[in-house]
Amino acid sequence: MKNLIKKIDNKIFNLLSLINYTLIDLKLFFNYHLKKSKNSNPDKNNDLNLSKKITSLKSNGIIKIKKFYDALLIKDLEKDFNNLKNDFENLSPIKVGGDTNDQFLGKEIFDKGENYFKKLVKNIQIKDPFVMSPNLLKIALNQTFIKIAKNYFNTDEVYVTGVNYRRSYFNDLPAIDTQMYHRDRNAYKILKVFIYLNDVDEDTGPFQYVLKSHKNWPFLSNRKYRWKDEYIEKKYGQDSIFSATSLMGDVIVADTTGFHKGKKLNKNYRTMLTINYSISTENGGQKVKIRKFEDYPFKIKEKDKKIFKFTSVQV
Ligand SMILES: O=C(O)CCC(=O)C(=O)O
Ligand SMILES: [Fe+2]
Repeated sequence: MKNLIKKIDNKIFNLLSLINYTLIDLKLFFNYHLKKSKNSNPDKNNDLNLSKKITSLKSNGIIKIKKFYDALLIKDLEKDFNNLKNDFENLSPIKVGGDTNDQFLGKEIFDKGENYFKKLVKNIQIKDPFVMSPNLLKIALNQTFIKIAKNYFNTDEVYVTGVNYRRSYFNDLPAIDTQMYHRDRNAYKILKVFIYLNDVDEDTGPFQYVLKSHKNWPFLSNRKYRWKDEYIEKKYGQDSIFSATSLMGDVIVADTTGFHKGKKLNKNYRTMLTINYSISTENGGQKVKIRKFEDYPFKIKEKDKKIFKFTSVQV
């Protein structure tokens, strides 16, 4: 049924998608502004360097903060990721192949090892990262990230609304899903913090962002969700594409309601932690899971707990 509608839609210049996505945008827009009108403004940020970064984030839609973390801390995270990924049970269902039919990797193939299955899948993802890897919650609570989010959204009420912990592989599969340009539409505005767990150059799949596209959504871009490189490059110009290559310890922050994708890898793999901040739930309330606060191996301040308002506790 879904495929049939898609076929008809393609025949009529994606008019159905245009209407659908425009309605979604409108709904998100009204929800967002309704919510914002009730919120209080954040404390003025008085760190000059950070202020500059936030101004640049507002203007371009993306910033890179160099040497934010010690490389040793990142290496520890990677060790943790490597341990978790060895157990099939710790992973979300792994989509097989380059096309869109929903087939998932079975345990028998997974058990042949990463060197084998990495040719068959785009990426693997750790299930419920804040539950599996408690230290990630501390990262989500980083006061600089929260300050950036509060100032970006110009409200005191920001929440953690998503988390993703995944490894993307180099292989011969075509670029699909997040490897094609798109704007996230889970909320009207989303700020994502990207932390690579390995150095990422042009060949190891940098996150790519179309500068200023968070403020400039061509009406007709609602005709589709995923766009080919040629269309975006022509529309915005080659110079507008920012490739977020980075060294271990750097952090990237982006408003992913602008056009972006993960570049297809030409070698190795890329491991990345993503934490989302927004002012209301994403996806109409699909919740991020966390442990009970007292089950984390560090103290969480009372004032910080409310940032997890839209999460649910794993039982
Ligand atoms: O893998 C990437 O770099 C892209 C990720 C992405 O599209 C997202 O997190 O919204
Ligand atoms: Fe995305």
